[in-house]
Amino acid sequence: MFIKVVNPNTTWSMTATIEACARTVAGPGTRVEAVSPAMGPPSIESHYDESLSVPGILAEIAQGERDGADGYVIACFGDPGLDAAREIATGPVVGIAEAAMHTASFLGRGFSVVTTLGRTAGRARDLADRYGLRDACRGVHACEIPVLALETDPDARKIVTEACFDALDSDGSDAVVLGCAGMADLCAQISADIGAPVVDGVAAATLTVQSLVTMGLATGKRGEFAPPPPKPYTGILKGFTTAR
Ligand code: 2AL
Repeated sequence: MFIKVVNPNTTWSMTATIEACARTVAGPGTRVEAVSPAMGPPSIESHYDESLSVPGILAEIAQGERDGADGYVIACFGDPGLDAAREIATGPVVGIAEAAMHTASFLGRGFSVVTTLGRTAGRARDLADRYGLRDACRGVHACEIPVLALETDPDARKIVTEACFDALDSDGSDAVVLGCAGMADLCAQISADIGAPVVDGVAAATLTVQSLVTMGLATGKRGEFAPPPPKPYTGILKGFTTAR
């Protein structure tokens, strides 16, 4: 089985961390490859970043189809481009926010999300709503660490750990969901430190895709998620023209 993990930002050092975390959980018969798109923002921490990450993500899904990928992970907590990716992929496509939130829902009655910048909290709340987990998502907490500082700030792990601890306490929740793919490598240590389950979406989404492919399941193609109607695209989007 071949799972393609798309890190929607163009920071390859973060892509390498994501790939390592996905490979750690994947089964022996599963090949995991993580990529960053050839175009897009270096980190995703605004609606603008998120919107402009989508063409690069879709180009990677299209390439994955040519390369025979069995399924895909979209490894950014805003789940950018998820619906469009489902239209053009044959196999299942899972976002890290949806996988992490659904996984956390198995671990107790309520979970808290700990994210990067406060401005990304609205998106996380919207996604909890969209996934039917409004009540289970007890709170979304920001540690005000920019995404790329997760790799460079020597205090990053301490700050995220404290935010997780405070979130559990203030929300009275049973588990924590990490709100950024760049936190994937912190998961096990934070869980040990706070003594509560901590869910990393990269691991959760990789294993969800692996399970779906193992069960022979993929996106339903009879309606909304059928391939998009063919039409010519213009300007810098010319390459996204959909074939008849
Ligand atoms: C993210 C993420 O997962 N990757 C990225 O670039 N930004 N999420 C976030 N909440 O900042």
